[in-house]
Amino acid sequence: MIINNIGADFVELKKFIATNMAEAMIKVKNELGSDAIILQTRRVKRGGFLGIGSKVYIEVTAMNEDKQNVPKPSQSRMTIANESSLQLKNELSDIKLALKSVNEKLSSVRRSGNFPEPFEHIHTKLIESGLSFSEATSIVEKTSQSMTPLEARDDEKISRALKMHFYGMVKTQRVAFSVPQKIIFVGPTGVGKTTTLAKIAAMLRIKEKLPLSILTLDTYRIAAAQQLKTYADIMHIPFKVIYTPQEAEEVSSSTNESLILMDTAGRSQKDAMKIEEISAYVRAIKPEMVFLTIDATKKRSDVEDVISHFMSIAPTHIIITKIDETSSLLGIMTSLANSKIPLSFVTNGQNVPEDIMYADELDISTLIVKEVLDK
Ligand SMILES: Nc1nc2c(ncn2[C@@H]2O[C@H](COP(=O)(O)OP(=O)(O)OP(=O)(O)O)[C@@H](O)[C@H]2O)c(=O)[nH]1
Ligand SMILES: [Mg+2]
Repeated sequence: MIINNIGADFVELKKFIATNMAEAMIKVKNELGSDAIILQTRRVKRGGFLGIGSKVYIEVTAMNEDKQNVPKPSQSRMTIANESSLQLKNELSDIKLALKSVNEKLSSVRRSGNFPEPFEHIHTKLIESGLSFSEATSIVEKTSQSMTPLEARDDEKISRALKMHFYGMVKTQRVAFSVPQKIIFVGPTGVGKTTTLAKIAAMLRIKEKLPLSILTLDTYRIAAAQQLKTYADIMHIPFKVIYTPQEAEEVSSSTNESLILMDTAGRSQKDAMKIEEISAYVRAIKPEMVFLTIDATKKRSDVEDVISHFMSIAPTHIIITKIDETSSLLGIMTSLANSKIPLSFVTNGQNVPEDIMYADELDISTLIVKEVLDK
């Protein structure tokens, strides 16, 4: 059987398929004569469906030397070499494509926990939200095992089961503000420390009517002190810029009649020296509370880095800012849960004083479940 006739410019190549070599040679001889040149023999599979039930044949590629217009031997060899390298290239690119698809399939198997739907989808979403494979697997296992097959078909029941799981994952604590008290805000640069301090000051001044004073230890930028002084002036709260830990100690211990809120300059968690400077202030002041402020838009790994580096300052509470700027809270909340530091406030906008809320476990679990179940 002649299956292909490669119409090269210079030479006519023919392919013969047979069940064995002897049969192939007879075919070549009958077609091209006994002077035919064998260029290639190989085993090929034919028939079947998707590779199942196919048979192995011998394929022989040959050419007739007597053919008219046969090129000079050197030219002929070059053409054949070109043909072979083209074929090789094609085969290589086929292999590459096949490898790529195997890799894709493997990585999807790695991401897959092989759970029945809808749990497989939930498992994938948990991983996309920043959980590790084993964290996601453990949540899906617990949730799916707590439900009957009938319940598992009910979206509402799944949502409730997940909410139960996430409820209480992060410990929240409503801060007990009182007078006298010293509270210091620490955290990386630009996370919203000053804005959040102003929001809390407004809440304590206007709603709780507590006597306050504000100190800033951020002397690095004139604008930073000015930003806070403006808020303090509007709310008629005494305000002072502090330059040394010693001064901080003197000023903060000189009054028993107010709740002192202290702002600090943002410190990159990567800058141990600068964190140590804040630490020196904290040792001098001995505040009752240290609020570590963290930006919700950061990656989970960055949040974990921040928490571990600021641990030397012994934060008593965490404040999560900018939740209005992210649609993914699960990763950051998991880091918080692991840190065991209670979450006290969540902020959701730039407006002072309104964009702040007490952290609430039910609200957090509702937001997380929405994130996980959103298609
Ligand atoms: N979207 C949004 N923006 C916020 C929130 N809180 C603060 N910001 C904005 O974040 C920016 C930085 O806020 P700051 O309060 O100056 O941050 P900081 O941590 O004091 O910054 P440094 O003192 O420079 O370290 C400002 O533009 C704020 O308006 C929030 O909850 N949501
Ligand atoms: Mg600031």
